[in-house]
Amino acid sequence: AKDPVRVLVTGAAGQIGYALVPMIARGVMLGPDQPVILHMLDIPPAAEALNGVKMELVDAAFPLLKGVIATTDAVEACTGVNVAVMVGGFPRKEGMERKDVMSKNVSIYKSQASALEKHAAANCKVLVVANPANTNALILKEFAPSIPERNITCLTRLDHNRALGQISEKLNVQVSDVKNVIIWGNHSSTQYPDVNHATVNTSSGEKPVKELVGDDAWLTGGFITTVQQRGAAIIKARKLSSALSAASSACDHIRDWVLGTPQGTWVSMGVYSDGSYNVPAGLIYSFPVTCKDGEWKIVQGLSIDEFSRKKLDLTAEELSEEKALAYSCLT
Ligand code: NAX
Repeated sequence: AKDPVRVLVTGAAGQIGYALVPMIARGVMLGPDQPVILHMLDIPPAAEALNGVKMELVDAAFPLLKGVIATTDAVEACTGVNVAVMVGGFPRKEGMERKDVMSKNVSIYKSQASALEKHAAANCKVLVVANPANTNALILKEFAPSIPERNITCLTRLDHNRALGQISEKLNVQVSDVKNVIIWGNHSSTQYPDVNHATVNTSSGEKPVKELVGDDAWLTGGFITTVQQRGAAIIKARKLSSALSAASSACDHIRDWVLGTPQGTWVSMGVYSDGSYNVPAGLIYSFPVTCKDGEWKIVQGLSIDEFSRKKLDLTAEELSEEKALAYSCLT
C-alpha cells in the first residue's frame, strides 16, 4: 500500500473547507488508491466548529483517511505536509478599504509562508485559494524563499471550469467534450477567459469552439462577462459565495498537477510568470499549462490576437497594482 500523503487545508472550518475535506478524504484530489492524512487549520474563534468537522470526518469512516489533525497552531498544521491548500484568509467586509483587506491578508500569508517553509515536507506543493489569490500566493512565495517558486500556485481552475461549463451549455454538448479554454491573469473580474484555441470533441472529430458557436459577439461579450461575474451571480443566488465548485476545482488543480494532464489537454493555473506571452515576470498570473511528473509547464506558441493582447495586458496591470499595494503593506 502507498504511504499516506499529508494534505493541509487552512480555513478548514469555512464553507469551502467543509466541501473540500470530504472530497480529499474520498480520493478525489489524489486518486482512489492514495491514503491521506488531513491537517486542518483555522483560527481560535472557529476552533469548536473545526473540531465538529473533524468529528464528521471520523463519522464518515472514509477508508482512505488515515488521520486527522485539527488545530489552530500553524506550526502543528504545517508540519510534514506534502500538499498545502490555503483557503483561510480575511474576507472583504462592506465598507472596508482594499488596502485594509490586503494588509490583513499580507500578514496572514507572510506568517503562514514561514510556517510552511520551516515545517512542510520537502517539495511541498502549495495552492492558494483565498482572495486576493494571486497576490496572496506571491506574498507566500516571497516569504518562503526555500520553497521552489514552481511549487507555489493559485486557483484559477474554477474560472476555467466555469468557462467550460458556459461553452457546454451554449452548444448543448457534454462538458467533458470541451477542452483547452484558457483563463489569463488575475482571479478577479479582469481575468480573460479565452476560447480562441478551445475545441469540442464531436462525432466528426475535434472542432474549434469559435466555429461551432459562430457568434463572435457572444464570445467577445456575454461569454466573457458571464465567466468574469459568475462568482457575484452565485452570491446573489445563494447569499453565499461559491463553495462546492471551488472545492471541486481545487481538487482538479492538485490532481492534474500531481498526476498529469491528459495528452493534448491543457488547464489554467496561476503560476509564477517567467515572462511568457510578454506577461511581466514576477507576477503570479494564470496561464495555460500542461502537467507531467508533478511539474507544470506553460503552453508556448499560442497565437494572441489584438483583442486578446489588450485583455492579457489589462489583467497584468491590475496584478502589478495589487503587487505594489501588497508591498506597501509590508512597510
Ligand atoms: P469562509 O469565510 O467560509 O471560510 C474562511 C475560513 O478561514 C474561516 O473558517 C476563517 O475562520 C478561516 N481563517 C481566517 N483567517 C485564518 C487564518 N489566518 N488561518 C487559518 N484560517 C483562517 O470563506 P470561504 O467561502 O470558505 O472562502 C475562502 C476563501 O476562498 C475566500 O478568501 C474567498 O474569497 C476565496 N475564494 C476563492 C476562489 C478562487 O477561485 N480562487 C473562489 C471561491 C472563493 O470565493
